[in-house]
Amino acid sequence: MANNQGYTVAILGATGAVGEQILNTLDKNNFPIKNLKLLSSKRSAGKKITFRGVEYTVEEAKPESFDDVQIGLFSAGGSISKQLAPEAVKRGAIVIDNTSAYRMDQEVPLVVPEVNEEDVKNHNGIIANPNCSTIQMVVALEPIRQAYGLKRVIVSTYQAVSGAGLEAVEEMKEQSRDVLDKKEINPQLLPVGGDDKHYQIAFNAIPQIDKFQENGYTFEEMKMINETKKIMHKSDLPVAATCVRLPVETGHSESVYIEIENGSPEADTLKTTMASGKGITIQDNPSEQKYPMAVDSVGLPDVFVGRIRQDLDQSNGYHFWVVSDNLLKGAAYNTVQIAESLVKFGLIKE
Ligand code: NAP
Ligand code: 12T
Repeated sequence: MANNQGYTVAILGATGAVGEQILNTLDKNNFPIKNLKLLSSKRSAGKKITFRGVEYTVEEAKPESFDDVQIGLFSAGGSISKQLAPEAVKRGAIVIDNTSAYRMDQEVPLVVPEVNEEDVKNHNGIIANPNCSTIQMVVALEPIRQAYGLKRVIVSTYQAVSGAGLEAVEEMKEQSRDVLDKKEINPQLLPVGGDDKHYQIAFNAIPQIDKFQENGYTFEEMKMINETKKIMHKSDLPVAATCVRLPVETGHSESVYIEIENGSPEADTLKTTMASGKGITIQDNPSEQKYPMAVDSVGLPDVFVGRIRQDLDQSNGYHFWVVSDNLLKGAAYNTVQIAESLVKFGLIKE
């Protein structure tokens, strides 16, 4: 590393669900930091957060906040990234953006290091972190793509509430208490803060994450479809997605069906192939009732895969179950990995 004292890092959205995990991950991974700026909206300005034994005061994010910043880690929502990422880049920072604002921009690399780490080299100041549901799926798919090629992907998700932020987690918890106490409930936020109607999440399953598009798919579903093609550099890969919110606090689960291009290996062979993939931990033994579950994934950076089995009718078709902590590999951990890739390739300006 050129600068052995570390870098000047700003975290935008430091008081949020993702921001909190970015701080934890930077610390756990010993990311070299010389100066740290913690940024939020006016609401949290003045709040104190301790990092590596030093107390920091959260500041309201402004364009000037990014003077002298080398790395900006953004997770404060798409509209804030649209406003502030260009300001940070203008001041010399590289922004790693966790929102959907720039992901499909042709100028912006969309990176999952286990799959397309080299893409960080093509950045123009902004690098996008994919959607949480996309990240864990492409990590699981990559070793299969390498060994057999992918012909088709169909996924249904079972997503945790923490993906929608800290307020959504509060809504689920309070509502669950109220339902158990037979009190009236008043949903305000889920499934989507800005949408017209709000529904009960406690003891329910809601087949809507993010707003609907005109084609009948939700934006979350379209993110999985479009981002998977972009990350895998395969614009003609057929991908279909159905995204569902469950009353789970943290840990997204997905049921994935794939058809491969070459051959029809036994499920055990496919399991060995997936086990060799980067970032994957296999938990798959039906005779011991072993399979990944959301609650077991919390706090861990791995992508957990199990229930690997061949389709009964389609010889090149396979099903599996993939689980990961949506705030870690789905967001904060992948963001920090991208920063580490930039360091490794010598791409951070002094
Ligand atoms: P959250 O818990 O609601 O936290 C939101 C954070 O953004 C807080 O720190 C908040 O500061 C800050 N913020 C809100 N409005 C702001 C403004 N006008 N200016 C500056 N900061 C502002 O949400 P979260 O779950 O951490 O998610 C934050 C964003 O990250 C989401 O909107 C989404 O775009 C992205 N995200 C991405 C993934 C992924 O799949 N990779 C997953 C989850 C979230 P205050 O404390 O001042 O309100
Ligand atoms: N609406 O990063 O609600 O595009 O779980 C991630 C999670 C958007 C994103 C969610 C969302 C994103 C959610």
